[in-house]
Amino acid sequence: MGHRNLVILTGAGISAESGVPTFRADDGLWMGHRIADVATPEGFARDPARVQAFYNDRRRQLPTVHPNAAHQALADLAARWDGAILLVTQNVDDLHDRAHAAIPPRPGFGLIHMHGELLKAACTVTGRVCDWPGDLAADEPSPHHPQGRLRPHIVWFGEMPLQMDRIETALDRCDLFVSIGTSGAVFPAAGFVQLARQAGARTVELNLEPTQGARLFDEGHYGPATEVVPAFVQSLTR
Ligand code: BJW
Repeated sequence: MGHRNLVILTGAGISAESGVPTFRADDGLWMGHRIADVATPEGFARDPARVQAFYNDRRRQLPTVHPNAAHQALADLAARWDGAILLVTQNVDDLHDRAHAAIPPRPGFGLIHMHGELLKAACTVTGRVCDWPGDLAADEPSPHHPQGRLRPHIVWFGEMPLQMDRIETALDRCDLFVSIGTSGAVFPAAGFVQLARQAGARTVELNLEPTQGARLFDEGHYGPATEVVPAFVQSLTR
């Protein structure tokens, strides 16, 4: 197959054809919202009811959407790949998780939700994370601390993304980096391609259209994720 150590970064574009809106499209998730109000810790401190309602709506949508051919192609790859794959998603939906649950991966596969998960909540005092499939009230009490409240387990602007050490180690070792359905507008994820290049990896962008950072990739394949991802996976495993 030529490559052994893969890092795959996904963004909202991979879930778009499942019916989950992206962020920065004109009709995207932030339409009608100020980012400072719904995606920062300061916004949550100012108006927890508004922020909980924003994420409650998105959490309620999850049972109505399903993994698409792009999620399934990556799960298929992970079930067959005879090397290491770290799948790093910026998405807070559970569509990768469901695709991999249906086709169990080989050892050497890992999945990181670097911006958190909609189906989890975190204690505002201890940081402890628990499963949370339902709505969160504005002042949801935390089971982990008497003074704590529960907040969405989401990495907001100004907060540290999750498991960065593990991601950076994998980037340092990777020989193929694939970026799928992300605009590359948000750091540190937007900088992963440069870390992969420094490690000597081949870098590939799969997106509906070339992004602003397209020149940083050795190659790009453009079209809907449900078409370009299965085709690219097939080219890897041929
Ligand atoms: C398709 C498709 C189809 C559509 N098929 N493709 C100045 C300079 C540099 C950095 C900063 C700066 N000022 C502040 C910062 C840091 C800041 C940042 O990056 N800000 C930018 C605005 C500049 N970053 C942070 O604060 C992060 N923390 C941090 O940096 O900590 C310090 C640190 C230091 C050192 C090391 C490590 C850390 C935290 C960022 C948290 C981001 N959180 C969000 C919101 C979560 C809440 C929520 O879910 O509501 O995460 S922002 C939002 O953007 C969300 C996404 O995960 C993220 C990325 O978006 P994504 O996935 O790329 O979506 P879109 O909509 O932008 O793009 C969709 C793409 O899909 C497009 O390209 C389409 O073409 C494509 N597409 N349909 C294929 N069918």
